Amino acid sequence: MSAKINIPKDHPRYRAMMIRENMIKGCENKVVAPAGLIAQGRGEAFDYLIGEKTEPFALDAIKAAACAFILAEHPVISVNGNVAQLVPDWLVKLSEVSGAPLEINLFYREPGREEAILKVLEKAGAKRVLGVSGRRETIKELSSDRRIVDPEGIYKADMVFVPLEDGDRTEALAAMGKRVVTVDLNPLSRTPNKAHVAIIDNITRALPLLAEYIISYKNKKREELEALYSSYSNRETLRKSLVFMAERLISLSREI
Ligand code: PTJ
Repeated sequence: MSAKINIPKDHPRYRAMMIRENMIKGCENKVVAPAGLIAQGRGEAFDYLIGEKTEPFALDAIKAAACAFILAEHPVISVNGNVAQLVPDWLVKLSEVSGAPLEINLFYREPGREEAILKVLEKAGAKRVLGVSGRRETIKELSSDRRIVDPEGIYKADMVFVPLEDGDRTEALAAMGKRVVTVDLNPLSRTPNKAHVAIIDNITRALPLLAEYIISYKNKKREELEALYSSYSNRETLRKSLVFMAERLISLSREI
């Protein structure tokens, strides 16, 4: 158990430190995998580089992601331990506004983790969560435990939202003809490079915006949404995010 720690409200990094404490608590409760704490640290480092704000390249991706959700026939939200601990309420809200079910899908499939994550989601108001019924399908292209999916969820989905994702699943899902949307603060990571839409932003900022755009785009005509989606370039987004970080670092170096 971690020691009870008192973080003063006037600490310059109060919010980030509270989030860190929340992740440690999630790890103690088995919601977050120990490796999830390392992922959180890497995310924090990239968030520093973008200045902890949602930049226009992320907003473009959020708009394209909103289109992808609305255009899909069977969208699904894949939930891992980090996401469940960081933004449970927003996952439930996103599921409500988009009609996409939540599916627990873990890389580190340790006994008790699915149940712990299910508890967190249900506490946040989730009525139906896939990936826990015991009914399973296998994505043969994958060798990690992420290959085990729900036949009613990721297996039959035409669009999968995979925030804070590791490795090679995105490539496999795309090869199966599914549209893949991710959120990842690291534009150099494999997933954003293989996804159709990569939101380079902190999930804590991106999900509220995504839910908001889905609500406001719902009244748009299908052709308009398709045109908006087609005008989006993921390569351009990744390039812009890297240029933004590089220029920001150069500008900060001049202030030292
Ligand atoms: O719960 P499990 O077993 O499914 O495992 C989940 C983790 C996150 C441990 C697993 O998917 C993993 O190992 O992921 P990676 O390879 O560490 O990749 C996670 C990515 O998320 C990294 O590129 C981080 O930069 C990014 N990231 C971390 N925190 C945030 C983030 N991106 C956006 N918002 C964050 N808060």
